[in-house]
Amino acid sequence: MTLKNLRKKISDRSAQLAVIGLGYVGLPVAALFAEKGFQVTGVDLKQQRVDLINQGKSPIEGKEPGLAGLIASVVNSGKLKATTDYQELREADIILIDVETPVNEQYVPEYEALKSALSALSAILKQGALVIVESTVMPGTLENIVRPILEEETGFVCNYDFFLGNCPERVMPGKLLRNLKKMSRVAGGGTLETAETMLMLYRIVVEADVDSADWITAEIVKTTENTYRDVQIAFANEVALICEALGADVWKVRELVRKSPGREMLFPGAGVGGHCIPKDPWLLASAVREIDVPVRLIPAARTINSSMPQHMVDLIKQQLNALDNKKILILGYAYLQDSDDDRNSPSQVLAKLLQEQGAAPIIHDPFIKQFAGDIHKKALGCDLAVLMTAHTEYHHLDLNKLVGALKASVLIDGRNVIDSAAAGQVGLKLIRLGDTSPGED
Ligand code: SAJ
Repeated sequence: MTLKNLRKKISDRSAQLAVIGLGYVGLPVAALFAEKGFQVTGVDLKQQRVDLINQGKSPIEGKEPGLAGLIASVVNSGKLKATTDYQELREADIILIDVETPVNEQYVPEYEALKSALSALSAILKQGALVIVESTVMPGTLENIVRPILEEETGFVCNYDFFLGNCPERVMPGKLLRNLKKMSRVAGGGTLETAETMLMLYRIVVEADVDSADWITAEIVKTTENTYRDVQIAFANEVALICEALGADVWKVRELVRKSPGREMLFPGAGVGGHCIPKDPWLLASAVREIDVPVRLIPAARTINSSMPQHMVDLIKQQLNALDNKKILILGYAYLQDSDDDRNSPSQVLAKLLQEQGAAPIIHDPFIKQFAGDIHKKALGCDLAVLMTAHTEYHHLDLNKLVGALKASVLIDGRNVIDSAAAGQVGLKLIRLGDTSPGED
């Protein structure tokens, strides 16, 4: 089949779609294309997940507006089917790959999941099919890993017997469907015609811009947009440390800096967590690890952001001197406000650092079942409290009750949530990250 034929099958929705990896990216993608009338077969390793989907249920945790209903309707209409068997993808004209692409302790990309998906796909790939990698990958992955595996294991020639592209996902937990529809995408094709064909496909589900490019550009765009954010946050964190040393208030500094056009300074904070921001800078930096490109800013930013939980420990030690046998109340375990997602959470790092120094972390988080409950009960007997996640609930803390529960009336605020006047009124000593200013008289 030629790309011209494929474009016809896209426009009349007769193209058979397959999605490899039915996680928090692949499953919403599969459901959205099924809703648009495509016959979609999703494949996943986990039989339990496949069974749940085939019952029309969503295996995805957390609040995902619209997703459960969408899955139920496309499964019941027969448009979406899940399987563990790659043989069922034999007729697929378009295959989207949405498997995990983590980095290891040395920050090197681990591609086991991607490679095994590619090998399993190669065994059944139909001539003329279009393969699109949606996972976030290190720039150069399509050229140096994906294309060689597919060509060697199928005997096909890329851009002739099959077509290949990269269209990085831009989802966010809690907004999976909304982001897939509302956020722009880059369709990075192996050839211009492949990119145009991808663009036609994605414009069916994406209401925002879909731009065509080559695949290296698409790979660089996705890793760069998250690296950009990490570097910006690191800059804010470094200014916070400077302000602490100089007796200033970084939050006031930030507010005034932003009045200068084009100075969109981000927020300093107790650390940078999540699935994307801590990982993607390493994917970008790894792309030139073998070549002598002096990549210095990106690793430096990662070092600054990763050191913020340790800085929170330093602020605690300034209040308590020794840490052994102390009990520290940690407010917020999720990496992001009003989320239950604790992947790479700074609070995890803080808890470990405290334990290593003989202190006991007592964790509260209203969004995580095992840490939910009455804050004041948890605070009883704790030496002090540290606010790590800006959950809305913490904006309305009963500071008076907190003071009554804590041994030392001290709260260390890593997210600029607590109002200093309110703290002063109840005799709570507020230590705000980045702020050692004498404060307003
Ligand atoms: N953080 C700061 N200071 C800031 C912003 C964030 O310390 O000014 C911290 C947060 O507390 C969190 C971490 O950084 O621990 C990440 O926060 P985030 O707001 O970047 O949220 P994420 O991790 O969900 O990032 C995702 C990314 N989206 C995708 O990869 C598709 C990112 O590109 C988006 O900019 C971000 O969502 C968003 O808010 O849209």
